[in-house]
Amino acid sequence: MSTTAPIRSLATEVSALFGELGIDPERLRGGSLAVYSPIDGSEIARIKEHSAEDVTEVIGRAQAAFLAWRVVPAPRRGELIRLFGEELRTYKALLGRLVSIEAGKILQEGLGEVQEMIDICDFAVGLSRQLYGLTIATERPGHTMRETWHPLGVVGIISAFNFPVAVWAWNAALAIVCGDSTVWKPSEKTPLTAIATQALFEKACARFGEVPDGLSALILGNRDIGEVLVNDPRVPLVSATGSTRMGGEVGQNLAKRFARALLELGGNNAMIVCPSADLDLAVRGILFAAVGTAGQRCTTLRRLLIHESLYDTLLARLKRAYLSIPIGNPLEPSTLVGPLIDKAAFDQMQRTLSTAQATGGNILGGERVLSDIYPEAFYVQPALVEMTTQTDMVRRETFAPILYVLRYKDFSEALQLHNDVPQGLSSSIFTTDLREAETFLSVIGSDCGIANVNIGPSGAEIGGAFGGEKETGGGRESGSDSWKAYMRRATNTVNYSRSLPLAQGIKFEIEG
Ligand code: UN1
Repeated sequence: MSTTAPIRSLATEVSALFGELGIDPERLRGGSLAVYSPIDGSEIARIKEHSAEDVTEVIGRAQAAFLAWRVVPAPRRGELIRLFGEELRTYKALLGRLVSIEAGKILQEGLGEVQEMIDICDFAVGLSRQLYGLTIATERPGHTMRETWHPLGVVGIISAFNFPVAVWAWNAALAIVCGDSTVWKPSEKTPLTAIATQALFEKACARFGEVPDGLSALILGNRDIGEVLVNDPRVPLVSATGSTRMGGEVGQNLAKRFARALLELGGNNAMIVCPSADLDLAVRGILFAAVGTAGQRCTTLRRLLIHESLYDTLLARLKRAYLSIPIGNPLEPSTLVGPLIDKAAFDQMQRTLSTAQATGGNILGGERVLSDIYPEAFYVQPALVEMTTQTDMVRRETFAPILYVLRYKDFSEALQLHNDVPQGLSSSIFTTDLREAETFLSVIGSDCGIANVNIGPSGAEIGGAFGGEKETGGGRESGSDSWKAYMRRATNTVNYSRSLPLAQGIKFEIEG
């Protein structure tokens, strides 16, 4: 375990990082929203919050920005995102470090998060020349039919603490090349990385010139300002990442006013390990997916379904790995598991483990560690919990490093267990048997939005559509054709003939 305490205060470091970005360090002081680093629990800022009136005004400016931006040609809009990607490349180390300080993920993952932003910018730049519609065969002579894609309007983005900046970038990079404006409500736990990202975006805007004021705006505060965003009729789409409870409320409120929801909510991601699996790969895949980001990814591996023939062997290897995993300050290069975000997350994890204990679970790990060095922070030993059945607790998502381990006898039982949870985000199978692999990916296999073979369920690249089914919310962000969510589609029929035939062969003419 790494044990070194931070040498200088994290607040001082954050102030210095803000200075390097050219942000007035006064932004870190004098407000009512206290920000803590999960590394040591220290307060690193106290920032000013926006009021409901501020949000209404910001949306007004975003609406005006949209009206100007929508007529800028899409490839030119892509140029702004290209410049933003350059800023991200220049400041990758800085922003990655700030992600670590504010969200507690290890530096490698902080940098990976910024890389994910760069990747989606590159994707969006290419996309800015590929917002394709179809031409469609019509049943009428002398007619053409096609679909066109138009910018949608102000896009609201609500993001979570665990990917404080990348998930915003998935949405914003696409929305902006699609001709929309954006209003971003980051998690109240991670406003500093949002302020830093906004500053980088503004640098790109300054280089671009002629960006309408308020094209990409940031609103800071608690859930009440998020509600203002969700309920404003000028916002036709809200993309929200977070808990199923939050998504349920957001989705219902949007439905009431017929606005679109793009929801990326809970996951309860499983891996099936089959008799033919390459166990060396599986162990590595399991570790990254289950304990990486301290179990705080939507895509974290939460359920491991092991064939009985290798149950004991694999579990023994996992137990050894779990006990030697380096836990500690995420800024230290040797650390693989950083802290939980806060005490509430720790308490939730402990409550779940008590339930596991009471319902027949056999638990390894899960206890708090390093409290002598970091009394105000919450580091835990990741937990492996053997269960004999898939109880209600297993079927719930606990946003912490708890991996439930279940044994299965035959493949159909594994598939049944796999899908028997309310969530449907990500999934994986380790097998070298083609039949099992393809069945898992087939219509009778995994019911998730992401299904992988011989890699874990987390750590997706941006090129594919990201999101899932059931309580995960059904939204798709990032790659593939996810851009379509940020545009409105119009079907156009043009008659270039000298008559007016009606579709379906209908006759509708005045006699004589
Ligand atoms: C999330 O946890 O909200 O696939 C996003 C992954 C990352 C994104 C996770 N690329 O794990």
